[in-house]
Amino acid sequence: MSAREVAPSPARAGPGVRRGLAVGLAVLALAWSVAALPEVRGKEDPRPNVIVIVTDDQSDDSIPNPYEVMPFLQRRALDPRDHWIVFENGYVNTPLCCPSRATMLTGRFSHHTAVRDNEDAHLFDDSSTLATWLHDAGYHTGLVGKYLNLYPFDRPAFVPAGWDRWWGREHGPVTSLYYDYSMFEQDQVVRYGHTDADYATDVLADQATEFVREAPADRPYFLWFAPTAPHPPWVAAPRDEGAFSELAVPTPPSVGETDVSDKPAWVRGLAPMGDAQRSAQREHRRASYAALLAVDDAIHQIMNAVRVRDDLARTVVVFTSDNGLAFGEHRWTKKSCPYQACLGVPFMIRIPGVPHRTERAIVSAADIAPTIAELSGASTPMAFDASASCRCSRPVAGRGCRARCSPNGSVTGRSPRGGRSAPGGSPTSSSGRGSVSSTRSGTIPSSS
Ligand SMILES: [Ca+2]
Repeated sequence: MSAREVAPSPARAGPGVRRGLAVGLAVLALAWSVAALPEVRGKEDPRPNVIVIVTDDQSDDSIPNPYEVMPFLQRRALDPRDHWIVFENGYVNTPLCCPSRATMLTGRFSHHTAVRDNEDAHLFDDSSTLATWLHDAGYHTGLVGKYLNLYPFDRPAFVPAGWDRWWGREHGPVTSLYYDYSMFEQDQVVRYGHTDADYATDVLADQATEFVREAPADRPYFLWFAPTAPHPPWVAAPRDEGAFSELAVPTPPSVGETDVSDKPAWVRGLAPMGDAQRSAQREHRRASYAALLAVDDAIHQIMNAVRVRDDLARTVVVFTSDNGLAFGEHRWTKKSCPYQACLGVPFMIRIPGVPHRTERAIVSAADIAPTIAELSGASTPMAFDASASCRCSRPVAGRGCRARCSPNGSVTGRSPRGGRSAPGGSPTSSSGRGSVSSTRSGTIPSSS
């Protein structure tokens, strides 16, 4: 039975949850995780499965949100019995799709990945990424959804290095984000049309679930799940159309900012926003929320597949977006701005064995790759621009990294060309098994 079949309908507007619950350093998350994961028992592979969920253009007000825009994920992430670290100050290093995704896959800033713009993916070196590192470490790897902009970069369909299973969306016009799109599914091009069954987020959810369901049992898996929702034009699943049409979304003072005399010239040059434009932006935000409901369903479905495998107690989950999005803040109505609306993203990590908490310290997209490398024990033949347990004080590509260590001294140094070189140790992982009771509002681990 599929997760979707077992899942009752979500409460679309739940009790209030204080916005701005928390967050912290991936640094500390990592140190804790390694120490806290249960000891390995038997002959099971001790390393955790890793699922990374990257949404597209999701504003950071969407989760946590008083109205539970993503009810399943929010309830799981805020449940003290689960193991989510919710970061209050999660950011992307470059608030634009392609550079941000390249950074996530490598732990390197855009000036080191060579992907500085959405047209630069052909410059990306895909021979050394999270996929290759984990694949080489024995992980079963899979990507479902958006890889990098313009994929396959005017080449015949191809599967980049390191991915064992591949459902990569072919680049297309913005009108193809939710319907009428093509995917490269391993070596086949599959075209999807415009029926309800073609709705992209649902299709990707089924593929991601298939990956989890079919992953080999004798080794851990790594899933990169990247739906294109809630990217404009914010098309909700048919079942969710108008879901938030009555929601009184907040309009922060920065939206349609009247006095921009203290702002840079490019902001001062933007036309003032009237009431009609502010109203339109509120409507866009509602539409964005509605498009996230299917993403929430997808996450529920994937996590149910993890539960069915009895893998909850050994599965790390990262949730974030490739960039934020402005809905009129400082008169800006898209991404790629140097303000909170564009730079801030939802950012949370589930690590079995780690108590739920919120953190205020800053984390960024560049922290994801080194954190996962650390958790998986994979060798990483390149220097990061960030690190799970220490940061480079001299982040120069190819010249190594002089580590600045975290306060607790749980440090893994990295040599210029080497991977792990020091204590911190291989992550011990969980063999503890959680059982759950399933409800639409969340699967509840009884242990782990
Ligand atoms: Ca994006």
